[in-house]
Amino acid sequence: MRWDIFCRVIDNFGDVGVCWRLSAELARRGEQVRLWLDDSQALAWMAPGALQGSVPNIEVRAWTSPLPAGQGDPQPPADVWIEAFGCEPPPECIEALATRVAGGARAPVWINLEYLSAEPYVERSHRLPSPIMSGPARGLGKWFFYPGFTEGTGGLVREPDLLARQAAFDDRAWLAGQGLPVRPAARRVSLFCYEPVALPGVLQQAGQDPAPSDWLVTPGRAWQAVQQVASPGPGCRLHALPLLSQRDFDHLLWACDLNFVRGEDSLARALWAGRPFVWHIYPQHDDAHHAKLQAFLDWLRAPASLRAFHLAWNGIGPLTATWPDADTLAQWHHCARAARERLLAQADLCSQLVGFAQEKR
Ligand code: TRH
Repeated sequence: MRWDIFCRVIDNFGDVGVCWRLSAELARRGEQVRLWLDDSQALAWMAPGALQGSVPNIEVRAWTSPLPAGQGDPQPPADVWIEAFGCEPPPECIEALATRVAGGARAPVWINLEYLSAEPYVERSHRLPSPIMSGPARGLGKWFFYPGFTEGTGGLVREPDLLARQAAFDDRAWLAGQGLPVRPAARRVSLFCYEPVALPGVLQQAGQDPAPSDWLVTPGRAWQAVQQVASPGPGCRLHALPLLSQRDFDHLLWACDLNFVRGEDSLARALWAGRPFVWHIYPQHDDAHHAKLQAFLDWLRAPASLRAFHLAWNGIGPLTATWPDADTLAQWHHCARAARERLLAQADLCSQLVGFAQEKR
């Protein structure tokens, strides 16, 4: 089938990250994808070659406002429209659709692919129809489609060869290839975060820990955040990472003993990595992220130490985050592996989207 995937970049990298990963997996399965991005600069480092059209079955389109004349009705029309995170497709595309439908053409299966959450409303809303009440497309329908962590949701993007690739991965060779430290005795930590209130305290504790740690810090907000911290102490070494491709970002997660991730897509990738992880949820002004975090920790069946660390890391409650010792980290590892096993038993997001689109056509 032919897919038009519309993505508006709000901030950070996740909008592009999720939409590119979905597009790439659909394309790998032989689906034809047009990915409309209003800001495609992140693709240059996230998916080298993508903008040069080097990925089969994917065409990246510049979503300018307004669209150049005639760009609103690309041929052949798509069988499926995906508006990511509830962004409205370009008005020119909606008007062209309305004209085609008025002329008797079949409308695409129009899907609103929502944000990832473990909250109960997700299973209640997943696959529900949503009639369009106004505008040129009035009378047509959209469908809510929610990614998620349970059978009652749309699942997560999972490439079929993901676990095999991880099993064959040589972390030392990859780290050396990236010019990163491979101190065998040191705990390797990846840091991808916003500005966690608990970060200074955690770095100080790691610095005092007799067991040394090598922190591989992603550029941007994470690197800025560690710069604000007085030198963390002898046990803790900080290493600046360059922006990695999505494929190498997975390798980073596979190479570390503890992964600090954030947002949405890196959380999913940390779950597939099956390594101890801590999630910095995207903060929302009305504290809506508190319930979202609690729901995730409930689904994760997080041990008390991991739950307490998450609350402190996310600035919820006065708890201080305690740098995990080896036994605690082993518990977090067990928790992550068990969660991955549960996810592996579920259908992946792409399979479910393709099946849904074929069902509703
Ligand atoms: O960047 P994020 O914080 O994006 C967030 C989320 O999408 C959130 O849902 C949204 O509401 C908010 O933006 C506006 O975190 P996320 O979701 O993990 O996206 C990061 C993407 O960048 C992910 O696909 C991994 C990728 N990445 C790389 O490919 N290489 C890198 O070096 C880094 C640091 C990230």
